[in-house]
Amino acid sequence: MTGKRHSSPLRAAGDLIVLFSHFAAKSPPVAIAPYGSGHIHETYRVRTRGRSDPGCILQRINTRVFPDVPRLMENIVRVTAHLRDKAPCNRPVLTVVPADDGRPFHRDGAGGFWRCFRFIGHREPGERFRGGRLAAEAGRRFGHFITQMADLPGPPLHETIRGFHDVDFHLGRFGDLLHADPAKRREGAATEIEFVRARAAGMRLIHDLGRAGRIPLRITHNDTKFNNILFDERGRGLCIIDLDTVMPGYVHYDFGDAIRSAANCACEDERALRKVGIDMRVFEEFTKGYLGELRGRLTAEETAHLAFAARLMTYMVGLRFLNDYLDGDRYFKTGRRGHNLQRARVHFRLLEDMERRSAAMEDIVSRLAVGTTS
Ligand code: ADP
Ligand code: GN1
Ligand code: MG
Repeated sequence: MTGKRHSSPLRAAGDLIVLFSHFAAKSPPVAIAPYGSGHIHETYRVRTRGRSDPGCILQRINTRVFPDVPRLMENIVRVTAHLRDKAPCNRPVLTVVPADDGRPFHRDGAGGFWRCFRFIGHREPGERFRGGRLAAEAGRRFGHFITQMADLPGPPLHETIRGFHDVDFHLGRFGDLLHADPAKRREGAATEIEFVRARAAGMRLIHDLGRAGRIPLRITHNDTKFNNILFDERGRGLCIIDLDTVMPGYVHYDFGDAIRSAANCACEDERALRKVGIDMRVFEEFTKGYLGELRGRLTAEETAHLAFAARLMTYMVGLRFLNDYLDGDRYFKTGRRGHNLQRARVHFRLLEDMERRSAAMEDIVSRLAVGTTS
């Protein structure tokens, strides 16, 4: 393997306390510990003194993934201010805690970028949206996000990751990695490589429709994974987080990514592949929530390709995991050897199941879309 594998380093509590002291938080910290299961940043929960203070999230930003932190944070400040204007008072909005110099990030002595958010109390996310009720609520909340962002004032948001959902970009990278084989892993992934090749041609549909002006470019979240929405104990969707990739996109990216993440019967890195498959109840409930919330906003052409979007995003996320495996695990955090390859296998197994059930998925979308398009 070449290069450094991406996993969270161990940091001394004292160093974290010093870092946290650079943010204008309300109360002093009493404990700081790694938090959550995000694949990108180094995330800590900071508990503070004072019963009414929920504390903070302290994050070391992954600059390999987000090289331009000032622009990234400019987007987040704009998006959170806009969401705050729109949110009902009983729903929290992600809130940036500024650094003591007023900037939305702090730079440490080694050049690392840190940021801080107010902690939002929530129930444990689990591995996916178990049961239909959470799925329907998630669909409504992610649908509502599209509505909320539709009138963001000002210039377009920065593109924080180039080619993020451009399947051609990831296929190009796949070709380069196969050619260079930097981690000498190509041979061990022959089956998965073949799987990707066999399906590449059909995957450009959304991109092509966008280019042809047949579907509108909107402001989308682009990372609608199950743990990027926080729920309260009663199962009410409280807040959508992880706003790093909010930028222009197609609704298909949000819808498809939510389905591949939440409607899988197994975890994203499940070792027993026989457990992997699409949970049609979760698919149906999420779709119901999403289309119901976006009633009158989506075009017929957009809804016509939602079931395909689930297959596209399952393919693309699997491809990105496979690329990272071939590259020596430099993008996604990994916890064990072969982790990214296993994640790719899970996605490809899920895609096969979606292919088998594609007619049923199309039927569900068509039935639920009646009377909802603009
Ligand atoms: P990553 O890009 O690495 O997924 P996230 O911004 O999604 O980073 O944060 C990682 C995890 O930290 C989330 O999945 C969630 O569990 C938790 N988290 C992030 N922000 C907050 C917040 N403001 N309040 C509570 N938990 C949060
Ligand atoms: C990452 O950041 P996180 O863990 O919420 C990734 C998504 C992938 C997902 C796969 C910025 O999401 O695109 O779909 O892992 N985020 C980024 O689980 O690459
Ligand atoms: Mg996340």
